[in-house]
Amino acid sequence: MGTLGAILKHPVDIYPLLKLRMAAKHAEKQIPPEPHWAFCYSMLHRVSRSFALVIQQLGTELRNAVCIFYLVLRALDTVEDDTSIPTDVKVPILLAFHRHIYDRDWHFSCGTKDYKVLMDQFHNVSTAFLELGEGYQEAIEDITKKMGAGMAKFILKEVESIDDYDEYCHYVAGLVGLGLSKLFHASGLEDLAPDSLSNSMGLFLQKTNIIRDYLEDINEIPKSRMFWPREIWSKYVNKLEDLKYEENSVKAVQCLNDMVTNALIHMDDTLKYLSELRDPAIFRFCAIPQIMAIGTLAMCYNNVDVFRGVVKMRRGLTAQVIHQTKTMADVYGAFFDFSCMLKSKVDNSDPNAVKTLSRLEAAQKSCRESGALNKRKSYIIRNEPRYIPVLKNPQRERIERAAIGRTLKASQYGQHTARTPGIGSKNKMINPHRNVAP
Ligand code: D61
Ligand code: MG
Repeated sequence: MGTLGAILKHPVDIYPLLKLRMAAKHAEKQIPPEPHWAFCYSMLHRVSRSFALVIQQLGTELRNAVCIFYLVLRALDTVEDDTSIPTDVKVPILLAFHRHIYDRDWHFSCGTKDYKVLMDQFHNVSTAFLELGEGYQEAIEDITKKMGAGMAKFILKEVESIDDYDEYCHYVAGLVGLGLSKLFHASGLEDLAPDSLSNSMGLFLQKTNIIRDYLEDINEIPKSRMFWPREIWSKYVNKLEDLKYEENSVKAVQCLNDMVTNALIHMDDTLKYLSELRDPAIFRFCAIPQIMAIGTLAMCYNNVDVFRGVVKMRRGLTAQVIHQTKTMADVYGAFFDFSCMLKSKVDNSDPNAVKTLSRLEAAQKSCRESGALNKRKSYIIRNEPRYIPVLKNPQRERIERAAIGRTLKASQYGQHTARTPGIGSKNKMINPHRNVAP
C-alpha cells in the first residue's frame, strides 16, 4: 500500500507521522560542522533515520560514542552480509576489523548504496573514533573484536542447534547490548547492567529480525543466508527453503510459530533491563526498539505472509510507538497489549500452543504485577479475543482498546509488502535504528 493509501486508512497516524517528520528535520539540522563528524551523522541519518532520532536526545559525549559504535559495527556487518565476497577474503577482514578502526588509511569497498559510501569513506569513522575518550574506544574495540570473531566462526559453520542460534545472536546483537551497557556506564549515567540482561536485549531484537527476514535471507543472491536453526525447522520440513513453497504453508506457519515462541523467552530479561534504567533519554533509546520487536513478533505470528514478502509494522504505528514511549508504564502497557494480540492468534492445534501461551501469560503477569497497567489510560483490553485461525480469516482477530473506544483489528497493525526475491535489502524493518523514514 502506498503512503497516501495507508494514511487514508489510518488517519490516527497523521499526527505522529507529522511529529516524527518534524523531529527528523530538527535532528538533521543538528549535524556538526567538522567534516568527519558531519559524515558520521549524515551517514547515520541515511542508514537509519529512527536511530538518528532517538540518539539525538542523548548528551553529546554519549551520543558521539553510540554513533561511532553503530557505524563501526554497521561497517563490520556490511562485510559479513556481502555474499559476493569469497570466504577466504572475508574471514581475515572480520578478524582484523577491530584493528582497522585505528587506521585512518584503511578501507575496503563492499556493500551497496549508502553502505558502500560508508565503506569507501570509512576514514571519517576512524577519525571520529580516535577522538572519543579512551573508555569508549576500548569498549568499542573489545566488542568489534568479539563480534568479528563470532561472525567469522559462523561464516564457516551453520546454525544447527538452538544453542548455535543463541551463540550467533550473541555475537551479532547480544554483544551490542553488552557494549551499550558499558558505554552507558562509562558516561556516568547508569549502573553497569548484568551481561545476561544486556545480552537478552540484543537477542530479542536479532531473533525478531531473523524471523521476519526469512524470505529475504533465503533469496539472497548469489548465496542464501540461513539463520533459522535446523533443530527447529527440521521438525517441519527437510530443507529450510521448503518453507517458502505454498504446498508447505501449514508446516511453515507451525515452524514460524515455534521460532516466535523461542524469541518470547527473552521478554522477561528485557523488561528487567529496562526497569533498571534511570536516564530518560537512555531509557527511550533502549525501550523503543524492544516495543517494535514485540509488535513485529505479534504481526509475524501465525502469518503465512512472512514466507511471501516482508511483514512489518506500519510506519504510522512505529511513529506512535516512538512518541508514546516515555516511561516504564508505557513499556508494560505495550508488552501487555502485544502479548494479548499474540494470545488471540494462538491456534490450539498448533504444536507449541501450550508453550507459547504460557510464555505470554508469564510476561503479562510481570506487566500486571508492576502495578503500572492501571495507571495508564489507553490500551485496556476489554474482552479476550476469540480464536480464529489466521490462515482462514485474518480479518477477524481483534483487540479492543476500550479507553479510546476504538477497535483495532490485528491486521491493522501492519502492512505487507511483496518483495522482489533476491534483492538483499539493507532496509529491513525492525532494526530499531534503521526503519521509520516518514
Ligand atoms: C538497547 C538499544 C539498542 C540495542 C540494544 C540495546 C541491544 C542490541 C542492539 C541494539 C543490537 C540489535 C541488532 C538488531 C538488528 N540487527 C542487525 O542490524 C543485524 O546486524 C547485526 C550486526 C550489526 C549490529 C549493528 C548495530 C545495530 C544496532 C545498534 C548498534 C549496532 C549500536 C548501537 C545501538 C544499536 C542484521 O543486519 C541486517 C539487517 O537488519 O538488514 C544482520 O545482518 O543480521
Ligand atoms: Mg549481518
